[in-house]
Parts: sequence; structure tokens; C-alpha cells
Amino acid sequence: MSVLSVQDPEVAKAIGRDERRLVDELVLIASENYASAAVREATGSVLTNKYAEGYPGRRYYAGTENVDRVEILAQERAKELFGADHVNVQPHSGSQANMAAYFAILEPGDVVLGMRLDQGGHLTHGSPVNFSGRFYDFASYGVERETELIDFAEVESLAKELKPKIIVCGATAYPRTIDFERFKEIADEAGAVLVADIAHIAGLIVGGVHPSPIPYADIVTTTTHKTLRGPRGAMIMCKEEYRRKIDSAVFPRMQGGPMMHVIAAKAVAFKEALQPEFKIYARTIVENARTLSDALSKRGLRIVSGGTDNHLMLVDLTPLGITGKVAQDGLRETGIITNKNAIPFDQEKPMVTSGLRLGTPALSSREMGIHEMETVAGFIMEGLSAIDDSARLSNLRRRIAEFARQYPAPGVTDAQR
Ligand code: DSN
Repeated sequence: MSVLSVQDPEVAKAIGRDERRLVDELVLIASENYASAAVREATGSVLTNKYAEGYPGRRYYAGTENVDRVEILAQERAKELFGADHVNVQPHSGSQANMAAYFAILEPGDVVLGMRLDQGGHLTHGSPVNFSGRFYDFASYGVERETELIDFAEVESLAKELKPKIIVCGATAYPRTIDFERFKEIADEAGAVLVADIAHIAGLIVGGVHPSPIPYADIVTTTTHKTLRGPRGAMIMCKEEYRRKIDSAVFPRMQGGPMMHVIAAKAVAFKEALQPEFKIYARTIVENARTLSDALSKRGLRIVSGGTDNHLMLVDLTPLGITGKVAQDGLRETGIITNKNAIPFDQEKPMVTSGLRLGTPALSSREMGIHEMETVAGFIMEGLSAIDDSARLSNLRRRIAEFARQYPAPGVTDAQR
């Protein structure tokens, strides 16, 4: 019996149930994954106890020799993984990484250009309900109505007209390759700093299945827990000339003590991502996404932009006459975990939406391949067709759990108890 289950059975029970959920259910949320047992062990380590404001060798507290070592390992490994000049591994989250990137370059009220949230961007790319949209004067680009691909003509004309200080590229719900070189050309013409937010595709970049922004972007932000499969957290990479600005924007301008236990886990995850198997993993994610997208399309669903180049796809539910919310909630009953998502030019509200975002990073971590994706597509179709029939949904739930249990759940089924 674990210490936690004796000391705090209520929390232990909720965690235990989530472990069960991660074994019995099919996680298709594009931003979620299964961190390894080693990553989890580092996250749960004694390093959570240490205060270490500052950077290795320049801290404000004593006793930091071990966390210095860990942070240097994380920095060195991240630089090796991405080929970056400089990396800051301290941001607690992707939003904070983006905040620090803005703090490094912008003054309040400065003009910025980012991708609109309802067409694939992120809250921190200028949404009016987020600090980004409140502190800065954001303009937004989106996708072309016809192709549902990034509208570079719009990016270019907005950049020329507005002369933003930063152009942000990168997305949370865009299924196609991002052309960082094109963004850089536009940023250079406008005299803007290019910030690439690669939170979703970082693991694909490391695995060589998506082009890297490193040769083009001045600043690159990413989370570490999505396709990169590390602990929940983030980091910033930048060209040498932005090193000081980025480091001082993270600490002391934005954050205090770094989470050294999480930085240790980032180092562990980066070592995992440096192994040759990680390239196979990244390839599998993309092959699986393509297979799932084709399988759903063959069964009659409309996939936004006609398919996917990366780890995710957006399903347009309008032809089925159901909303994203109804689909998400109905599929949840079967153990298929997804999120409702706006599709380009969506007529529904953000809490309802007309789309469903599906991603393959988590299932690929469970060693599922293209054969399993056909099965998963069948489950999704069955769920959508029975969306308001609770008896059929619960029957499907049993079959899905039987199927899912056959596959390992890294960090769960192989963790020490
Ligand atoms: N919440 C993340 C996602 O699901 O894409 C982005 O921050």
C-alpha cells in the first residue's frame, strides 16, 4: 500500500482512478501523452523542495549544486535535440513561455500578428480574453476558406500594413505543415521578430517528420509534455542575440523559483527523445494520424483541409448534424477521449463548436499502429452513430476497454508502486 493511500485516501483514490482511465480508455486529445516512468519519477523527486532563483552558477540561494547539474543537463540536451543556440528550460507552461517571449521583445501596446484562436492559434497568440490580447495590440491571420490552409497572402498584407514587432506562427489545431521559411521571409520584410510556438509539433520536429523552425525563427517556444512526451512544462529556444533578453524575461521579470523537479524530468525526457527509437515514435504518430484521418474520411466524415500532415486532424461534424460538444460528451461515455474544437469559420460558440480534434501521440505511445487506427476509426464511427443511445454507448465502452487494455500505458502499467 502506498504512503499516499494511507495518508490521503481521497486523493490517492482519484489518482488511482485516473491510472485506470489511462489504461482502459483511448486518449485522442492531440496535446496529451504518456510520460515515461522515469520522467514521472524525476517529477516526483525531492528536487521539488529546492528554491533556485537565478541560473546555474548564478543563484540567489545556497545548496544548488545538484539542481545546477540537472538544469545544465536539460539545457545541453535540448540544444542537442533542436540545434538551438540558447535554451531556457525554466518556463512553467507554454503560456508562460510565450509571455516571456513577448516580455523579451515588446512594450505594452505594441503591435503583434498571430494566428486567430478559432482557426487554429492559441489563447496566447492574441485572444482578447488572454493577457496577450489585453496587453498588446494583436492582429490575426487565419486560413483560406477554400483550402483551409494558412492564408499567407493575408499574413503578408497584414505584416506590410501593420509592421508588427513580432509575428507569431505555430498552432494548436492546424493539421498541416507549417512553412517557417515563408513566415521568416514575411517577418524580415516587415522588420518583425519571428516567434515560432511549436508546442504541438516539437516531438515531430525532433523526430524529423516536420521541418524545424530553428534556422528561421528568432525565438522558439514549446511545451514539453505533448509530442515531446516529457513532464508538464515548457522551454524557450532562441538565437544567441536574444539570450540575455529571454533569460531576464523568464527570471526575474515573469517567474520566481523554477520547478527544479520538473526541470530534472525535462532533462530525462530530452535524453529519451535523443534515442533513435524516438524517431520511430514520431514517424508512427504521423503515419497513425494519416491512417486514422483516411479511415474516417472513407467512412464519410469530412476532415478539415482534407487530411493531415502531422499528429492531429479536425473532423467537421456539421454534415452529421451534431455539435462538437455532443460528440465529445457522447464519445466520452464510450472511453474515447477527445476535445470539441472550432473548425475554420465555425458558426457555433467556443463551448459548443462544430468540430472534434483528434490526435495520435498518446495512442502511438501505447504501441498502437496503423492496424489499430482502423479499429479506432470503427469505434469512433460507432460512437458517433449511437451518440444519444446510452445502451449502445455503454456496450461500446466495454469493447473499447477490452481493446485498450491489451496495450501498454507507459508510466502507468510499468511504474513502481
Ligand atoms: N491546451 C492545449 C491544447 O490542447 O492544445 C494548448 O495549450
